[in-house]
Amino acid sequence: MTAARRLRNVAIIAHVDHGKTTLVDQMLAQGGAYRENEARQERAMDSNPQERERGITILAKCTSIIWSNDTGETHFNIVDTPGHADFGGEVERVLSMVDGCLLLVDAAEGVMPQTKFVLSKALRLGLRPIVVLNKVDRPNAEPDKTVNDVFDLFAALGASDEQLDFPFVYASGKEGWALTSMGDARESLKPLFELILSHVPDPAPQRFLDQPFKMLATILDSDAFMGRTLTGRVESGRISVGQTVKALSRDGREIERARLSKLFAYRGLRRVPVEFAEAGDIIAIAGMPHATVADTICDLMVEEPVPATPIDPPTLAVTVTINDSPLAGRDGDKVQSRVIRARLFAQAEGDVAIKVTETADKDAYELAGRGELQLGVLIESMRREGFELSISRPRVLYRRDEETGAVLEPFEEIVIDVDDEYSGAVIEKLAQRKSQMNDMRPSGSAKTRLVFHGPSRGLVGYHSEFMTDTRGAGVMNRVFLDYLPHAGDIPGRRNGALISNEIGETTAYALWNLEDRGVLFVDPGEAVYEGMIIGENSRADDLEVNPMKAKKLTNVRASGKDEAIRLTPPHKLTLERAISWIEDSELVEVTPKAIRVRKRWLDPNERKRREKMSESVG
Ligand SMILES: Nc1nc2c(ncn2[C@@H]2O[C@H](COP(=O)(O)OP(=O)(O)OP(=O)(O)O)[C@@H](O)[C@H]2O)c(=O)[nH]1
Ligand SMILES: [Mg+2]
Repeated sequence: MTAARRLRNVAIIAHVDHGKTTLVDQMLAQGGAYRENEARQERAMDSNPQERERGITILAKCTSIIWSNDTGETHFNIVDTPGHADFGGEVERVLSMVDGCLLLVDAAEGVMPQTKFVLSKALRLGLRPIVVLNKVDRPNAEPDKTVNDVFDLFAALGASDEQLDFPFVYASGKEGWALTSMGDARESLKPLFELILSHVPDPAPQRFLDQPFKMLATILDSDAFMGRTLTGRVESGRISVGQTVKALSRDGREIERARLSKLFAYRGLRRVPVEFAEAGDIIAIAGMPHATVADTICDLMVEEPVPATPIDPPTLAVTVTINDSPLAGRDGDKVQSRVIRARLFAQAEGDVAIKVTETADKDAYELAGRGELQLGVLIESMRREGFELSISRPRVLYRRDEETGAVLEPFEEIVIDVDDEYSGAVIEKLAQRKSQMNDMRPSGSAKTRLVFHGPSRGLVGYHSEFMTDTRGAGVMNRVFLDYLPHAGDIPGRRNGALISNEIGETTAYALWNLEDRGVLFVDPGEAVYEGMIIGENSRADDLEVNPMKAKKLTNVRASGKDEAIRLTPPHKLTLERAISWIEDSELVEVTPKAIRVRKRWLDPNERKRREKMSESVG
């Protein structure tokens, strides 16, 4: 990092799946991040296992490239962000460490709810986004219409005249080219790199270099080599290896001091040690065990922390408790309350969009976040680490209007694309869930786009119903809108549960007899217990059943297996499906090997007594 360096820090923001990570692949390749013959992976930045399995970005990540044109080399730090609304907290935070951003819009899909959310955050921070009309290689792309819609969105979000005058390129991130006008040759991303160079300001004017060292920690992660690292942009001054720094909390309290034995910068997909860094650089620091996201790492003489933007508060929470089912402790080795507590608090520390609180019950913690997917990803990670947990039904977090005292609840904007013939079913279901339709228009090829505003409470558990109602072809996008007055009662699940009345192993014969009672969740030969839910009743009430009854002896085949029986394959619940399926009186049991649903009170007498009690209270 010489005095003559040219540096640009940009984040890539967009609605989910609009092509951010794919564009980064091409920027890396064209920025010389790969050695000759080096293996390349698709969506290389989506490096953690759940990101690869789910095909979405969950954590914001930093990378950098060096790109040369005839005026010299430029160092670009690029931050890839997640597009799914549940991870919007990551985007908000990351935008504070860059000086510009690329707003990607899929030119075929157009402006979507999360486009609006991320753009509003960028505009509020005073950034001047570059618009990338992406995926213009798609045959149904409508780049010109999309530019107009993006312009309207900027205007609707109150962009300044300067921001409204946004530059844009047409691009295919996948094919690795960008164009300033549609007729240009489709060669490389050069037009995009040039645009970033000319439009995004240099992060470090001289005045920042002359001040003491300060950096706002923005991303916390850890890996096997370096342990726990904090990534952020150096706000001012310089830092060298060997220097002693301190960490200040947001309110200016000193957290710890450490001598920095190593400093890292990003180079392609790697982090490489550097001797020093200065204002504008994005660096990673290891060796500070307590400092975390939103803290300031700084010179010992600094007293004022870098202001950190507050993040939108969580809207949804589940209660996490120890697993106390009769099968507890069989699969996992992390089962005690204190281990669960430590893991949850560690998560909340590095992820500002997650909040963990203790409850009156010493073994129960409230885990709050932005949505079912965000909470599901954390619980899934814990399960893979060997945890066993019980999870309650998600509930929305209410607030009170400070002036009127009225109860407010989170509302969302819901954008749905469905085949025309299913729009009726969707409108009806969402109306029951107290959502109001604001727009309905044809969106090409016999599809309709529907826009609703409705309470988050009504959407818990709706997604799987939506998929069934639209024969798997519907697309639903949701984003937080605002806290609005309580929308009134919403009816819960319409079907009761089929509950096992005994502990043991299920038999094919018993399950076969239960098939016309409803939809089963379990296979033959599965361990079940009294109070465990083995299926959904086709009627509204709960029903206790015996899933392990054996065939009369006279009929039993020699092997003892009932191979003559043909069972309908069970409807196995995924973690997210289970969490949104259960009612208040039920729990999801999560272990490294199993997802089970159960009644909170396993004993039928206890259950009845508790239900009576809650009826008389409620
Ligand atoms: N036709 C076409 N498809 C693209 C292009 N860019 C990305 N895709 C496809 O779009 C899908 C999503 O791409 P990603 O790069 O994962 O999108 P993303 O914006 O990073 O998604 P999230 O991080 O989950 O928000 C993948 O199937 C890509 O292959 C493009 O330029 N053209
Ligand atoms: Mg991505």
